[in-house]
Amino acid sequence: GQLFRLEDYRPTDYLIPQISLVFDLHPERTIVRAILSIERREGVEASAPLVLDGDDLNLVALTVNGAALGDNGYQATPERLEITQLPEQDRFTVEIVTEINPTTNRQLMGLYRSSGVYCTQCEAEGFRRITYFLDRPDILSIYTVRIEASEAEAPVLLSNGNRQETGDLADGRHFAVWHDPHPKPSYLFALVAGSLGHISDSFTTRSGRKVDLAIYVEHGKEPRALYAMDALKRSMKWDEEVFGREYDLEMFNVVAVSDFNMGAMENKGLNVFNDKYVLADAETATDADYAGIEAVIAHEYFHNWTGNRITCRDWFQLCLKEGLTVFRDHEFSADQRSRAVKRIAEVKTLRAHQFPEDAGPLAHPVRPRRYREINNFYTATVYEKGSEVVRMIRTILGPELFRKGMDLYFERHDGEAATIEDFVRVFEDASGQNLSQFALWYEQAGTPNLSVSYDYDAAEKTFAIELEQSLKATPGQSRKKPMHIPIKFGLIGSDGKEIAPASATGAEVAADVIHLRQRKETVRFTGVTERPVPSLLRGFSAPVTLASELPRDDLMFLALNDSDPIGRWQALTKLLTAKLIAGVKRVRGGKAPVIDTDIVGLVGEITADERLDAAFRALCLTLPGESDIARDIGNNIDPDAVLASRDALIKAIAGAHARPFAALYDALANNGTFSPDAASAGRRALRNSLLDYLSVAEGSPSRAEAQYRAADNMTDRAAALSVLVHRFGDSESAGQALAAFEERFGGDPLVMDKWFIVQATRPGAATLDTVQALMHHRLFSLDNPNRARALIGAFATANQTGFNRADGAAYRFFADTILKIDVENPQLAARLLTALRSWRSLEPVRRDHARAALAQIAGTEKLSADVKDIVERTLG
Ligand code: DPP
Ligand code: ZN
Repeated sequence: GQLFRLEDYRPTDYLIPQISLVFDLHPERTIVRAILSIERREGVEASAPLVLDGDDLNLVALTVNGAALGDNGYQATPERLEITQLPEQDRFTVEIVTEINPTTNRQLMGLYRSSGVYCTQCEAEGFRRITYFLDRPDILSIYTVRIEASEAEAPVLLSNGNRQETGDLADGRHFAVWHDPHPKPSYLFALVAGSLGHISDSFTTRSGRKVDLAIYVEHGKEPRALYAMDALKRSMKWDEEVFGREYDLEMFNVVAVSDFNMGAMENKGLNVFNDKYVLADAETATDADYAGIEAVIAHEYFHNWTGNRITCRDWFQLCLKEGLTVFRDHEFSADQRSRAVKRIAEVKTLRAHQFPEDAGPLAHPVRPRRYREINNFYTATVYEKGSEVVRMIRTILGPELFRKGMDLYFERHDGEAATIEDFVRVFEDASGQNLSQFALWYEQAGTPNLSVSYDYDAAEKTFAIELEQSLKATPGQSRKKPMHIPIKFGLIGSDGKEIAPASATGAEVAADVIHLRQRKETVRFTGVTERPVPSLLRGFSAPVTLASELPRDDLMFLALNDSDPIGRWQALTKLLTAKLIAGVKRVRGGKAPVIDTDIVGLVGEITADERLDAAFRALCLTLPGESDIARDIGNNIDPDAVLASRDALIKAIAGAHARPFAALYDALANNGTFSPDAASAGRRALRNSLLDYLSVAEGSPSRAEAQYRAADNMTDRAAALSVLVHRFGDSESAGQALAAFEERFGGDPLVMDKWFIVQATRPGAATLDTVQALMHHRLFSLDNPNRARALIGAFATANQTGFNRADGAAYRFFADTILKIDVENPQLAARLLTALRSWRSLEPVRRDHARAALAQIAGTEKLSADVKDIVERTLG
């Protein structure tokens, strides 16, 4: 693929202020008539050609100002339409007719059919698969869309904006006309047509305008959309209260489809969702599913302002809308649930997905400066690290100036296609601060490491913290500059209370934040009357790794006493990780891990502490995962040793606390009807972690089997199934539970994804056979992204021992499967392939097998641009 570079950005010669589209829908032959009103930019010669993007298009007719062009007036290929014979006037009309086939479109980009429903996906470059256009986000147009279809096939006809007109046509066909008054880029265009059920509701904005809300789903699934509707109304209200943002159309529609590459898409006024992020009830959805729905509904809704009203100038600026909108949905969920628990979940996700990306061959800045395939940049770095960067701006400025900056952003850039520079400038203007060093967070890839040492001088009553930042080379960036790292901190006295020092010198300290700006700086606090225990990076105030020389006793103290729950969790995680890594070394040396009774006791103590949120206790009770441990070891990984070390610690904790855990398990038993609220979900999370420990302690599947049978909700049922399959996979109980699950949910592919996942993630080399067998299951299809992610994606990303089999067989299977998927859906294939991004950190035998599998992919002819880009960068 072609290399795109940020510095090559140039505005177009022509603008398209208005577009009128007429769709004559037909499953195999859809005719699209596009009437573009074109404006030549000032200063551009009339001889400048109009060059429009296409992708796999078939041009049927073309006129300019109503007249056909001579053969040398234009040049059309499936990928490009260049019109050279243009009028002298600066405004003219181009009419383009194309024919497309929605049924054979298995890329799920452009207009396609999913279970008989026509739908579109245009971000990033799907609109050019519908008609020729200036398909880039800085071209903003007002859309009028007329849809014509068979009324029997497609009684529901939806597009962006407000519905203006509907009516009947001859031959059982009907039509609807939609108009969106807000100029928007083509990636936000959407159309949905089909036979769908819906639920409706309304929301009255704070200025008193009534908005009609509807969620469209497969017939019969309407009740499962009620939670999404509730989340939508809460999102609308929250954005008014917290960001002052009101909705701006008469209607807001959401449609759930079952074939979707992404989680969801924020098309103006017509969000299209992967049904996974809409459908929920107690019987079919876990607490994690509910939380995911709430977050994604909010995320797409919040895009209406951060993404749609203010969009991106070009795709290098993707984090301008994504990082910011993730930050907004994180804050929303934090306000709806437990803030601390939500924050820890975010930190876990960042560490699990973004840190490895930043440490491997696919590392890129939050705002990349190069890409070959933009679809490959919808990454954890752009989204999650992008959100952390916005959070740091708020930490540095404080909440009031942050809000002032956001208000200025909306005021200054509404209706524009903006850049990261524009975004940073509003905060500089609102605060008077210079953020140029801070802006390096957008430019430099990699996770900075902070190494910290401490010195207490009892005679002088001073406490010094010496901080040093470092950042490793990443692809294309060998030398890095020091960053501005905001470090929230506290100094804790032996009584557990915060110590307020008299003064601080050295690095700037403002309230509870140390601002590290140099490569190496020391902060010296005076008037510190006892040796304090420092808590650094409270709230996870910067996306960095922390190498601190804090003694074990201090970490134990923080794990029990830090007033910041994130600080407590971080201290505990550090202790556990150190133990687990020591255990891995022992296992590799042929010895058993040494059990640390203090740490085992600490976990028991936190679990039993009724003053703490159940969800927080559940997070503490869940040991760092195998991939977390592997990431923190960093190189020469043997996943089998990692699993053995982790299981040994689980066994020790389970054995030491079996009785109190059993009592707590019983006390947490669900009484009353299911509610998905955060407090109830927290109790279920704690009880289900206890189930795993207890099953290990008891060495029997009985407890999990009983829970499976008694479960009145999917969270408890899925948790029991997971214990049965992962801990007692060969038992009759596991087999029976799997069969019962299939019997009960076999009619619902979305729910069956959990059944595929639980089997694909069973630890051990034998799981490859299971995965290969499940590929032939009647509900499985590599064509459907949710299915492929459930079986292949889960196996490759969440089964360290199974996927990384020492003989390399799973890598070979994976490579073959990726190549099969690539033929139909390159975007999906490329995304799944990123599972191999950390191959270099494996021990040599596995590393060689992984390299061979990657080389096999790289050597295949006819790779998509998407997969080619990932495989080449991964092999680097
Ligand atoms: N639909 C995806 C998201 O909201 C891409 N914009 O993040
Ligand atoms: Zn988004």
